[in-house]
Amino acid sequence: MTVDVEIQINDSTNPRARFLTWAPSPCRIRVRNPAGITTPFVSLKISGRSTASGGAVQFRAGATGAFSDSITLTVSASGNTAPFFSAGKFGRPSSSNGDVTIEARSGTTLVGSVPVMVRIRKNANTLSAPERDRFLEALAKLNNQGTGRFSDFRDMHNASALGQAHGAPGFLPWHRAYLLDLERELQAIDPSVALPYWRFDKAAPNIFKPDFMGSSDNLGTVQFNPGHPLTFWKTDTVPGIKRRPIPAFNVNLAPPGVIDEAATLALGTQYKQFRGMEGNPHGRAHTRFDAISFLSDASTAPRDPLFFLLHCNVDRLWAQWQKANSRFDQAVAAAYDENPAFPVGHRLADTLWPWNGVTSRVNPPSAPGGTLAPSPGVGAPGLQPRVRDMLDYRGVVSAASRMGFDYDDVKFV
Ligand SMILES: [Cu+2]
Repeated sequence: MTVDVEIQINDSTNPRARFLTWAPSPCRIRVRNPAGITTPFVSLKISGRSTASGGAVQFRAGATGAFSDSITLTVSASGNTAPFFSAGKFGRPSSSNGDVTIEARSGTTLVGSVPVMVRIRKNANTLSAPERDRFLEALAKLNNQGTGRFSDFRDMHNASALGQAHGAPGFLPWHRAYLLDLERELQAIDPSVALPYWRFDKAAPNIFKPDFMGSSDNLGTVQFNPGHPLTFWKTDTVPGIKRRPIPAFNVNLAPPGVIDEAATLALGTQYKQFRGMEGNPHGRAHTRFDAISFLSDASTAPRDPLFFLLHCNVDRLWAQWQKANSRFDQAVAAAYDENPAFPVGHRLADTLWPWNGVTSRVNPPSAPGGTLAPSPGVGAPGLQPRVRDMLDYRGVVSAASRMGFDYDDVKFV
């Protein structure tokens, strides 16, 4: 009788958990039909099968050590699971769901397989048209012409909420949680979506076209192609998006006055220094749009979906800095700017509003959106994350801290 095996990605049988990043994902394999097997063990070779433009995966048997294209495991025929680890191969993200398959073979016989996706946040300017359109479709569904859950995300970043997230060290952790919550809501609509980022220190003409985030007319009204998913975008009961680049900002070139990635990473090796990036490049990127633009004022900025691409790049810069300086561990003083004098919500042990539901103290009078969206594949950062939970997003310090996102140009090791 032929062996039949089950492969569990992220230790789960849920198809919605079959997503990988550059960080190792715990996986399991087990024999499904132990009754028919006469030997106590079977030898199984695990490997990935990719398409030309699809993702690529790699494996290792234990929690540490080098990855390789295939591994061979000795698996009990009793039906007990055997562990292994899988990760995306850096430089080979997927472009669609299931474009890479993990296969198990006994000898040359294929005995089990699962489709997976190496789901990675990518540069919006070079996104493929299908990736771009899946993102736009999911975003439009979340907004649902102003009646959808997007309104919670808008309200998490309104005038009364800004003190929770700005002008103090919690700026980066808060926005990381905010983006992740939004991304998971988009993934509940279409699991193949990852947030794209706008590299605001480079020319990104494709983003400002009517088939993507839209082009601005002289009055600052954003125009889309006919049939574009964001045609019926509505926030605060008002249809449409106001966005007008300042006269000095030609969207075919890099915006002026925004420090580039190298200068941002050179702000300092201490978080206390690095968090100065809230002003430049972050604040500068916002003010490359004039006063009638939603983006130019923090209290209206999320009404323009470009906001999430801008902030995805802010988070990517933090990730680059964390990687360059080994700043994933909240116990390392230079990884954060901890001071009891900072306001509530900005100290490592504080829970983050609105996911903590707290509407007393210094918090706003409501907490829109409830707890942070869970992921089928990873447990972190939890339903009510603390500031400290947002640092180790790829499980460098503790594997259980993995949040299931990564950037196309931030290497794992
Ligand atoms: Cu903000």
